[in-house]
Amino acid sequence: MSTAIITAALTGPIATKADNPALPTSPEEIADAAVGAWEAGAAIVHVHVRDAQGAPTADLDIARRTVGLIEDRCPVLVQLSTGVGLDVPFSDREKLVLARPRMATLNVCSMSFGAGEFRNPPDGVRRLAARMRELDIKPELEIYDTGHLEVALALHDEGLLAEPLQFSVVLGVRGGAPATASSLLSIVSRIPEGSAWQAIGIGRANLELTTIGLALGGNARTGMEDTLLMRRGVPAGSNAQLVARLVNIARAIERDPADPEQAEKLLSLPQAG
Ligand code: KMH
Ligand code: ZN
Repeated sequence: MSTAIITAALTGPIATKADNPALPTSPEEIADAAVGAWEAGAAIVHVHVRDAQGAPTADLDIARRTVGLIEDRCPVLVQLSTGVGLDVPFSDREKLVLARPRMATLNVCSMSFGAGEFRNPPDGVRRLAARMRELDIKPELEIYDTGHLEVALALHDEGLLAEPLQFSVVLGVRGGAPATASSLLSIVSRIPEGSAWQAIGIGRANLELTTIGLALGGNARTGMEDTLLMRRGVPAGSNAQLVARLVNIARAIERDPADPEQAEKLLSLPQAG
């Protein structure tokens, strides 16, 4: 049985409690959701933080408080999103690394993103990659479309990324590649050997795409950032419920969910600061 790392993306930047009342938004709710996801078998939680009005924010105090609350309560690994939210300027987003998470996302390209625009200017991306390397924060490279992989590999060629590289193949965003097996295969087949990768399916294809990713030998992410539903018409009651379903699938296909300590080794995370 090989090991698979399951990540729970707890909140995201777009959904609100009006879309699903179980969505965690305050630091305390996010920490509760992180503990639930870890108990259900997630080794990593991917975290966006929200302000008191529920809007995505790059506020460092809120981020530090949220990371601290999670770390006080369970050993799950915390990955902060530097994607933050579509309306938050890149110059604010990049400061989030000062919260010193073990891991953070690195979005390498600008793109249309649903009804909005996701701005990741090349100079800013390089600066953020260099800062993460300096602070020993492991970047997860977010690949939403086929050419994004080459942009990420160019950063590696420039010496801005340490091996092993870690990728998320994020499919199903309007503006990126569709959530299909062929999109996943065409990207994954070009990921350099020795890298870690996970499949993310946004929206309706969440379950199928993460299952295919696990079957191909990759890792997988689920959670209320990626889907608010268990199935059509059935809202997820919690992040833990989505994680438990994916953990069951992983076990059924002989992929043993990694605990945080195993995930730390598999991803060669730099030592905690
Ligand atoms: N929002 C997702 C589509 C990030 O937060 O930096 C991808 C993501 C990236 O989770
Ligand atoms: Zn995210």
